[in-house]
Amino acid sequence: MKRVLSGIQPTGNLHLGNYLGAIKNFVSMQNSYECFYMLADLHAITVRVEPKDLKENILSTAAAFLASGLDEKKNIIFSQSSVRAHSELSWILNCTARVGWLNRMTQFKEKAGSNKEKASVGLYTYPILMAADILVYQATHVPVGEDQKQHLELCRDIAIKFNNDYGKDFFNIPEPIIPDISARVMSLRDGLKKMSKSDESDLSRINLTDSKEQIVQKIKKAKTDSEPINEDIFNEKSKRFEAQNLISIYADLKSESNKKILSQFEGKNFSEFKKDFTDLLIEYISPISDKIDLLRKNEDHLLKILKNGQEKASNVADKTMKDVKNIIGLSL
Ligand code: AQP
Repeated sequence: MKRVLSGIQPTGNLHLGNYLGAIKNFVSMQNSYECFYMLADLHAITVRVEPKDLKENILSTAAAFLASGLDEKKNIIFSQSSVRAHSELSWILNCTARVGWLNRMTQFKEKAGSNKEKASVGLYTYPILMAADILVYQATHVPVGEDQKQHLELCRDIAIKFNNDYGKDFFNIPEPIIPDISARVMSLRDGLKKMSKSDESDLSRINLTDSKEQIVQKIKKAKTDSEPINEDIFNEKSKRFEAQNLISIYADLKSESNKKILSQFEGKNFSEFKKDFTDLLIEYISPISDKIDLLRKNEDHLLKILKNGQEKASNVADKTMKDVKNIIGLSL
């Protein structure tokens, strides 16, 4: 059986990077895999968050999942904190993972920055909770953006060590599924920085809730260069990072190759490209944004979907925990 687990932190408005890097893949898998999609609210509290904001973000992220095309009847959609087995398995895997492995995680270094001593322990052990999220469902596949690749490798290492330590072929070793084009969508203001919910500048990202006017403004202000569009953009030495980003996003939205889009706009300048790009984004984002708005107004409906997801996810996760406890001698 092919089983998928993935999730998104409810840390604010989802953006085009989350959509192209993760959600679009989630949607395409719902017909051929058994899918578990979680709102990773335990991951969200690794940094300080206001309780009222967290609750709102959980509901709006659930609305964004559905508005982007995830069908609640085909997928198990739930909040991570509502299934206790995630935290329980996480502790056990804390005892399997090695400190040296965690010390190599680049995302912790990026997120903690120069203030490592003051970062939460949760931010440091985040990849172990992520391993528990995946392994508690014995997921075979995990669709993620490029930034999560290292964490997934750690998850595989933890599963292999657990199996070796206890001499059992118990945990499945999951495979990542990383999109070809939009594995890493970059900021609209800086082509070397990942598009991110936590970037201080809202101009750096297209949110799934942005209005047409906001999209127009953000693309108008998106950083580009004064050179015309040509094949050189993807040349390693060109350093035209912002140009690469916009062309790649366009190509992904059109389901075309970068090469095809480059030949379509060959010789034109970015002001011309931006007009088409804005129209394409509006065509894509506006229906999602309208649906989020509508779904968010029906809180009872969202809560019912999450409750149903919790029950189904718990059934599977509790069974894994029972087996894990048996294997390690914790069941009396
Ligand atoms: N810029 C991106 N390009 C491609 N994929 C991306 N993802 C995130 N940003 C990009 C993918 O979205 C999924 C969910 O990510 P997340 O929200 O759980 O955590 P994150 O990667 O830390 O995302 P953000 O937006 O940067 O959140 P904040 O600012 O709160 O930390 C993952 O599959 C991720 O790869």
